[in-house]
Amino acid sequence: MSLVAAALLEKIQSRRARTGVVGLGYVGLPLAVELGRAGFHATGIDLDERKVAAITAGRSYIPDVPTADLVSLTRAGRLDATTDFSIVRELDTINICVPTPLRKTKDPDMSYIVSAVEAIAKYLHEGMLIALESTTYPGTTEEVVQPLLEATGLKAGRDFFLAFSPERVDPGNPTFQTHNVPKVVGGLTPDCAKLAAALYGTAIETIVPVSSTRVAEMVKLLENTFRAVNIGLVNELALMCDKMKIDVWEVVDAAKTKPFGFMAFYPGPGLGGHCIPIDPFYLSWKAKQTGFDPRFIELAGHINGGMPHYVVEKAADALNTRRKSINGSRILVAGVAYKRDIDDMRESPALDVMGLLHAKGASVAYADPFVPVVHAREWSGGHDIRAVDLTRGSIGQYDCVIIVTDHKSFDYDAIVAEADVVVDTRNAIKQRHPNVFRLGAPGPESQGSNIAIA
Ligand code: SAJ
Repeated sequence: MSLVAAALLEKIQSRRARTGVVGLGYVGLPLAVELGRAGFHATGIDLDERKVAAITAGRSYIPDVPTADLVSLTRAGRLDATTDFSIVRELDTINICVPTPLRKTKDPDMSYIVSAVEAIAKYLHEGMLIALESTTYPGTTEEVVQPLLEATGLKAGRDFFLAFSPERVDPGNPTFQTHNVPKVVGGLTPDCAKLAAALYGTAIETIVPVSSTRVAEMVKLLENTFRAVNIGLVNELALMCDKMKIDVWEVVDAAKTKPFGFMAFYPGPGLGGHCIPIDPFYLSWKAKQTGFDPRFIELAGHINGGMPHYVVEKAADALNTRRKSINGSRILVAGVAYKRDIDDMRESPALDVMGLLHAKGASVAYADPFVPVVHAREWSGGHDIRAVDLTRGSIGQYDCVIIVTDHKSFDYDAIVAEADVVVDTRNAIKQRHPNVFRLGAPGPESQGSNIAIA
């Protein structure tokens, strides 16, 4: 290990190293808190003054970070925050936890990484460790981050140290938080790898060293592409089962009794969130640059992206049994968050479903206890739309209720009792009812029972 590296290692091991985290969202703030808990003076850096003010005031805006923890760390002088990157002059390590969204063209939007690294480079000094955490394509650390930092004249691996370690934060997960999710770490050089492992090892229980930053970048993309492709597979199975009059939900539940070699995924109205619909396209974009055709990723994206259309078709078929059309019907979308019992709307398929219904002439309303308003920019209806209450006595006014997100708090008995037709995209209603049409399952009319259809 070089003298420069050894000096930083000693600072890390003695907790004298000044640690910094750029990007104080659901990844960065919990990491800064863990570094503070590990005994470091951790400094958060974010462009959002509201985040910085909240941390300074000891007020948490991330549900996974209790305000009490923030208060004790800020009071102990082990956690502070600023919008001023010049603090980097005083820092020994920086973890970069900024967003990596997709552009409309499904190309990677690297602007957050580039602006963060450029801001750091202005104050980069000898003996620093920089670790990128943002989910990105293999090669980013070496091809984007390293050149920007070496433009200062300092050399990675000699004057400063560079690593990649994918974030694995699962917001709201009651079992797995930052400190107890194994942390994959890849360094540009052996010294880089050792220093990054040493830093993370002070705050996280299990470190998983890999041989390079590219391997570490690819690990995260495999994890989330695995989910997107398997969700695509089960969505395609749902489309097949619909045609073959087989109940896909019963099929998956029976398949998951296999104690090995199988992992249950469930069909749904599409793929939401800021990870699963996006990360695989970072990989496919890079793969295409090398002349490789990433067919699985593209096909999964096609199938998952088509599910909102299938849901609207299902609604049209259900209304048709009542001699109604989507055009002119009053349709209530139950649940718009991208998954159950959260308030996150990013990439939510409910927005696609609502836009498609609106385009076909339906009068669209939605209910979601976690989402009070959907703004015009978020769906193609062109105007803000406020959530309605989904309460007993209020449901009969709708021609169709579509369960898009199966929040636990919904009164499903009331929906079944009062809605003329229900389209259930999440198998939220377990019993069979003459007015409930389920995604990927035989309709009420073909359930072989004497259920009368009005
Ligand atoms: N979905 C399905 N069928 C499934 C699972 C999910 O349609 O069987 C849909 C969800 O409704 C949602 C989307 O896919 O719209 C994504 O769901 P998700 O369960 O993957 O949840 P996320 O987006 O919160 O994914 C995060 C990821 N965590 C990180 O990237 C660090 C993912 O790796 C986790 O496995 C996942 O949480 C989790 O297990 O909760």
